[in-house]
Amino acid sequence: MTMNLFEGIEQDRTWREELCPGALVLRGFALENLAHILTALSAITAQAPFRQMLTPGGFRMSVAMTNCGACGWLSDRTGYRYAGLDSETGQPWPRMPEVFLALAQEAAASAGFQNFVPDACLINRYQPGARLSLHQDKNERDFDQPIVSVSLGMPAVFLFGGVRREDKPTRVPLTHGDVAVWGGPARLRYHGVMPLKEGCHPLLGGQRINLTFRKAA
Ligand code: MD6
Ligand code: FE
Repeated sequence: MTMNLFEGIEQDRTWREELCPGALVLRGFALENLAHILTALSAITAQAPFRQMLTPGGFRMSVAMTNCGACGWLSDRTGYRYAGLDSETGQPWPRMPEVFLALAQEAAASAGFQNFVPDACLINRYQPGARLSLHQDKNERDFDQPIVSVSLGMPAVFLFGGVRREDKPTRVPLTHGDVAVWGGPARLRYHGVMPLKEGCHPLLGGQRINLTFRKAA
């Protein structure tokens, strides 16, 4: 006779943590379809390689970035913006793969945001020492749409602040497979990423990859 140890215990796909009203971490949410996600990611970065963009102030960002989807996020001396063409290759950004879209939509719906249709996926690559300073995501047209953020590879400390830059951020560890969903009253909170530590992830090596899905246009 076999015994089901989990009988009567609710089987949820992930553990959920609320950071504040409107911001939620779904632990391990991206693990289910991970092989497909990594295959799609390799195809994207072959077509639109990671690059370290310039800030409007003329500094080289420590995080390397690329995009997929109809709109891609860019930074250069003229400012931050979304654009349909990759400024390095002159070509449209790679299409957003079905597995990316499905993951983003399922995570948003699970956090209570129905009908999320992202048209932009910013892909960030952190190598040891790379960091992202406190910022708000406000280049998008419609702040009623959430942001879905997928963490892969090495763990990092996410800084989750308030609506003013001076508000002291809390530290949120994000690890391989975690998905943060961010919208409603949390949509314009300041946030950033602490410098990545040295280490080695079994699938992705010494780097952290973050996918952030947005409705930009
Ligand atoms: C990162 N993420 O985790 C950078 N923005 O590498 C973000 O800047 C971000 O994770 C808005 C909402 C969620 C995020
Ligand atoms: Fe952000």
